[in-house]
Amino acid sequence: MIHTPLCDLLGIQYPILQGGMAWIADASLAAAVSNAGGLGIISAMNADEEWLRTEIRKAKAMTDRPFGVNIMLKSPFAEKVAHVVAEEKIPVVTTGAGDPSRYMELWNKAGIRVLPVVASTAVARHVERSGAAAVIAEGGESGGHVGDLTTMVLVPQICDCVSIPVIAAGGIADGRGAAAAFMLGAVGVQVGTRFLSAYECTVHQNYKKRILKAKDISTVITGKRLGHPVRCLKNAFSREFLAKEYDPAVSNEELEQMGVGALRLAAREGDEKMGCFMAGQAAALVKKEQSAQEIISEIFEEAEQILREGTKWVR
Ligand code: TUI
Repeated sequence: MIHTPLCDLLGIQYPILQGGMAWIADASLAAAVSNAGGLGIISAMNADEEWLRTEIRKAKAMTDRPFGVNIMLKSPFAEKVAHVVAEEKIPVVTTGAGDPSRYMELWNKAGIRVLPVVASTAVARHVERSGAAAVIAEGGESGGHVGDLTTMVLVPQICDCVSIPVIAAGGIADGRGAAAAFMLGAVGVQVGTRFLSAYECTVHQNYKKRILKAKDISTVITGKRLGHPVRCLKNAFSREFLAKEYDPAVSNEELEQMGVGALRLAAREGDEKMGCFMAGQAAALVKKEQSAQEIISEIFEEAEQILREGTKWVR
């Protein structure tokens, strides 16, 4: 059994959080992950407060275990959904794509443990001072909006600069990745891409098929020019986006416009040409469809065995 301080902090059996994947991480996936002993997460993405409230209520009907909500801070509804999580007494909030400090007082007063996703030591130190309960150090191997540093170098540096627990994210899809994260000093992992293949994940079947077919060099980063780089699978959309990104005749506005709705097209419509299939580099490690329960048990059985054998080269 692997038990870390994160299990006690969040009231979970396995020290694993499910990534807050926009247009994908709904009540179905969140409840399945929580029922399997991890912390399921509903993504508030760019949706309004009513959508989120409905999804939270659905998840509450599907599980008695704790689950969280991910708030994407660039969302036009961030302020509104920040109040919904407090009203609904959600125990854990993860945040992405920005600095959550302005909501920290509201959430801490509501008894919410705030776990910001950070991609640098400066932001990690800042959110610790603002009242974060733990921090999710996300390397650029992950899918969606990414920072520059890899998980391998980011996690130990963040462990060195904060006193709150550190959760590793980015590139972790199996027991080897989880074991490595513990060796880097993390007390838990956040996994996104691997859960795309969960039976309980309602993403379009074409998205799952693409993940299962992905190989090592199947992802690419788009949007650097716009200041929010996004890792996604290579397809007609990403090729066209990159061609425009490197064309000085194309304005930033036109480029931004091209991205609008592309994730929804991929996740809900399964549009293999014009959809943006956000995925981490670990997509290549995802081999089959499984239940959330199978995914979590497999990751931790493998990690436990690796950690037990971890001293085999030590003389
Ligand atoms: O947020 C994510 N992943 C995401 S958000 C998303 S939706 C979106 N789509 C297009 C553009 C922007 C968002 C899809 N995937 N991961 C967590 C994450 N947070 N990665 C990087 C950061 C981050 C970046 C800067 C966290 C804090 C931060 O602070 C600096 C600042 O400028 O506030």
